[in-house]
Amino acid sequence: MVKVNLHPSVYEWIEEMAKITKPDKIVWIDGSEEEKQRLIKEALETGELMELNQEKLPGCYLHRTHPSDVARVEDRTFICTPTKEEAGPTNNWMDPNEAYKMLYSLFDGSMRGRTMYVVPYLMGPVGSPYSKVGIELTDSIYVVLNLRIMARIGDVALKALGNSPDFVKGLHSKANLDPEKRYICHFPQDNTIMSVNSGYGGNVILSKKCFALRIASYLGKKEGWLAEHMLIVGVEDPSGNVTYIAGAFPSACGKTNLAMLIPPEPLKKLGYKVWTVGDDIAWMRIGEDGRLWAINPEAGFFGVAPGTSYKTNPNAMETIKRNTIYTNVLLKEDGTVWWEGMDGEPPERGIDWLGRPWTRDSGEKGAHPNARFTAPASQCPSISKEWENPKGVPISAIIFGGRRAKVAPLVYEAFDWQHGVYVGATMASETTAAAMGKVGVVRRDPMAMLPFCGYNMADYFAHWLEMGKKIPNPPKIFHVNWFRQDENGNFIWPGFGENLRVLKWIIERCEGKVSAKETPIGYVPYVDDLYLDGLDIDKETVEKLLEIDKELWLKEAEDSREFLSQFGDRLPRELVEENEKLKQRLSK
Ligand code: OXD
Ligand code: MN
Repeated sequence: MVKVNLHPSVYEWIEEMAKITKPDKIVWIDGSEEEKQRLIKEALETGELMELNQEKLPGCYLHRTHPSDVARVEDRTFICTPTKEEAGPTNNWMDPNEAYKMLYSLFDGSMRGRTMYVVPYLMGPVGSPYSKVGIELTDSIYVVLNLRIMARIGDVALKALGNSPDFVKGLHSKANLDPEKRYICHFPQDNTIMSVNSGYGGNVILSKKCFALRIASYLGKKEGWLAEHMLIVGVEDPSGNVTYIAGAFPSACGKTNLAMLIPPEPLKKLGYKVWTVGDDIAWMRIGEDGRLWAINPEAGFFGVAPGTSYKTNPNAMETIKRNTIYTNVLLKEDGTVWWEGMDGEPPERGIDWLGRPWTRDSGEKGAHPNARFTAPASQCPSISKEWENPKGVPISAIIFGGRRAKVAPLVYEAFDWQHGVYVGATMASETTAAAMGKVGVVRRDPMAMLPFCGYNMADYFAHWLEMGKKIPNPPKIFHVNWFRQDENGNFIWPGFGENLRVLKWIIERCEGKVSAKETPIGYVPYVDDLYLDGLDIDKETVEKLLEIDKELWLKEAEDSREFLSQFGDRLPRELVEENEKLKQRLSK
């Protein structure tokens, strides 16, 4: 291990946690290759990992979670702030003292007979002033190996921390995976996260949702920056100019696909290229030039496997060919993996995500709908050469989006930052399998942060409005919807790579190259300004995609108002104003 004079509080905290959890052993993780091999060997012996076909999938392993532990548990996720108001009406809240008391009793002896791994990790590029350090204590090798992909772990993180006491404390124990005693608790005031009785990625890879969104959003408010559930993508035009876009979409709405988009043939021929900076999280600050600059705090992708294919996301398929951990996918007879929506014929048989023999005629799913791959970002063929730039990349446009069968047009642009914040605050989507609960219900998910905001969302909206006043050169804000359906329930827009056509319009708007039609909800493209060459879609259909149904929108505005009313007096009046202005424009 690297010799770093760590702050005494690091050792004190680890000692204190070990006293409670009582592991047999404590092992510091250094991030070396030798250590990785040792951990894999151990995990193979205990069955925590299964080796896949090392010729076809070198460095790849399979993990199965407990059947009751397959997604994030929002109803068991808590923000433990001194008062309930600080957590706000959209978070579960627990009094910090009570939460600590309960958690310490659940953690009591939870690592007996096990090893406690001490995993220092760095969020953000090495040498970036915007990067932050966390330490996760965990009794799961699966977590250590996932963290190894998702963050920069070990010595590099300790060096970044140096003698500072400023790190995010994370304690995780699988305990006995009891779903009734599963808790994911955040203490923003203490820079602390505690997760117990789960082994599912989103609940236990504490760097990701817990730190990089919930804790970081709180830090962002305090320190004047933004931690967002956003992909970051660079679009290179034929002249070689790259425009960076950050996009917030709720879980499983295709953020990874958009971040790794492959240009459709006609745009490729023109010279367009797309570069991936991040697929899930963006930390954004105001740069010296007065623009908003973003880093991807993560180092890997924890993507949804089902639906990922050479048709939907060839770059992801290439990324996950090696050094990848697969979770809850189907195991094929040749030691490779499969999931619903993969290219080609389904295999005849295999072992399903539950570890049971499976046949393609069984009518059962082979992979869990929220099965995942964990893969290093560096392996992505479209990874941007700027992805580890300590300064980040300058953001020209922010896009919000969701799955909407109706209402939202393919794309529209907000009138200004304040209106854009309203658009983000009222965005909605039909739910998917990434979180426990019903699938297909419309839920409002402000900025795609509903499950990830570490404090009162009304204050979060106020922070966004405040940031808008401070950014001399703010990005333009847009809303997109790739998922509009016709009367028969078919998707109208082809989506995937073709979405670049929409990004092209967005970029041209940012550059002031195209005009747009002013509608009550914002600026919408003139059909002729959308590049549709080589696309099998007629102008009438595109007109339909851009249509604003005033009646539906009035209902939408009412529904948004009701949603916002839960924040009471704390809601910034600017958002009420925007809601009223929208209704007025619609009623004209
Ligand atoms: C994710 C999610 O895993 O948003 O990224 O659920
Ligand atoms: Mn996500």
